[in-house]
Amino acid sequence: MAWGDADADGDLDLVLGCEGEAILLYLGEGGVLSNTFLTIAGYSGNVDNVVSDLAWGDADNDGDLDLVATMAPARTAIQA
Ligand SMILES: [Ca+2]
Ligand SMILES: [Ca+2]
Repeated sequence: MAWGDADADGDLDLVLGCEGEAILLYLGEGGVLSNTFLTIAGYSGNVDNVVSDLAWGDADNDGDLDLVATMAPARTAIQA
């Protein structure tokens, strides 16, 4: 689980990773998380993958937050 402003609208958004599930992004609006969610592109849930950690950062230095996910068995995915 990691908080960050994924859509740069000034509201914190929440990203969740669960065992065997997609990585889910809940968008915040005025302090309330949306009831709907977006699935992070390029990653689909797989029962063989367990998300061990998620972190926001600007990996490509373009000013937008990027998401880094580490999974077990060892694998790392970056959503820019
Ligand atoms: Ca936001
Ligand atoms: Ca970036």
